Amino acid sequence: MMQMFFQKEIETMPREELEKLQLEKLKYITKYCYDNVPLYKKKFDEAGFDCTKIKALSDIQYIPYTTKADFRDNYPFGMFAVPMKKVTRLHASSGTTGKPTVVGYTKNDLEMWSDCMARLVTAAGATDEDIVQISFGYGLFTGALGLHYGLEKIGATVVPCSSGNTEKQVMLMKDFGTTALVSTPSYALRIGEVAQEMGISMDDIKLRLGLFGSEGCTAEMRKQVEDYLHLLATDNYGMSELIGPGVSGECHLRCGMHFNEDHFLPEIINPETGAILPKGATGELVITTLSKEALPVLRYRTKDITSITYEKCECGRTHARMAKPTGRSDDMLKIRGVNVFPSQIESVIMTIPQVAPHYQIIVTREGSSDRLEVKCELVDGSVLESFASLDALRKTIHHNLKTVLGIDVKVTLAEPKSLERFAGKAKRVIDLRNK
Ligand code: DLL
Repeated sequence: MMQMFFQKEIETMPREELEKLQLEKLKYITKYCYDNVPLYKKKFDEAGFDCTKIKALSDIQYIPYTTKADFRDNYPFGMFAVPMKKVTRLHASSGTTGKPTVVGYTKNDLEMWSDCMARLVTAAGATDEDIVQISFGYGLFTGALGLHYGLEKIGATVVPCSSGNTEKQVMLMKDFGTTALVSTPSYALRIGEVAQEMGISMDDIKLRLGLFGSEGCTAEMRKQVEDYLHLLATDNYGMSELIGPGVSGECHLRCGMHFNEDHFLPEIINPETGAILPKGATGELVITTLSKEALPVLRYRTKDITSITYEKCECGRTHARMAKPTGRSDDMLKIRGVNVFPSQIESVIMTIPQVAPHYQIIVTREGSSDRLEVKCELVDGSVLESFASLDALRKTIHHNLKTVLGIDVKVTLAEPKSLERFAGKAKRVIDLRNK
């Protein structure tokens, strides 16, 4: 008989009760941080914040924010609240520049993390009957091991492939009868493409579920992934500083990502002013970890732009859901004074059938003017033989982008399979302005 991992009492807890639980945990964790992490003691003292001030959830507003800079300034272990002896695992996120952000877990943290993941993959539809290929890179990155332990917990058969060596991934997928895939959406696309190149039809592959995440993916891109791989693609959100994956994830209904709200308390703020926004508004996601022992984080500014709904979901879960992030506040491109999110560009070009789901966004400065170029990859190279059709296609893309973004974009069409592919998070934006 199929076994389900469903922590019903907590996952369907009435809102009022859930908020009571959050308040109790918030009071505890605030004091815990003050007593055990010098950074928080300093921040609280400087802000004149006293832990006893927390009487209602809304009093969270008095707690100072934590940022990536705090991690950087306290590298590597300065934010830990327990002695190293109690830390059973370290992970790190590869910062684009300089030192990585280091995160630690106690035994209890690892247990809580597996629970969070087990809940989310179950909500997405994974069971103990699934054979799951994990194609996130194993190592310091939190993605692979995070999903790994959660999936083992629900009794799924885990295949720890790691990322890369894509032909072998496809071979194993076919031979093992893999039913679910864990990867970034962009690597999933690559796997689908390589399967096609190897002449393997999706009918020979039993994939039915994608447990994707770790990078943005528009609805349009997700459709492409589903068409390639013939599966239901679900999304997972998280970040190293908070735990890794396991913060929130979609249930099979795919109408937002459910937070594990008994462990992560979300808020939405105005990224410019830092003011808390009303329920339902779009802004920067801020998270407070309510249960973590080794590395508790208060009001962490994720920089991810999203909104939260508190309506109960049709699936029965009461925990709030976040919309797919439209981007990060620091990913937003300012082009000649206009704000452009790469996800807007992705949405537009993914609706054009002649264009493959691989693209690059290149920003340069000529004189004092910013130039935005979008390089799209053709599905079929034969278009290149007709100047008229090439020109017509370029004009259509240019027009559609201008309609959505409000600015002129240079559109370049590249030969099929000529743009870079990714085994982890895709890097599609190349900003050459400050080079
Ligand atoms: O990417 C953790 C993770 C692993 C999440 C596997 C889901 C699955 P970091 O490497 O620290 O951690 O990157 C965190 O990635 O702030 C977002 O900007 C972005 N991100 C993560 N998940 C999503 C998602 C992991 N589902 C940063 N949609 C975050 C959009 C995402 N962006």
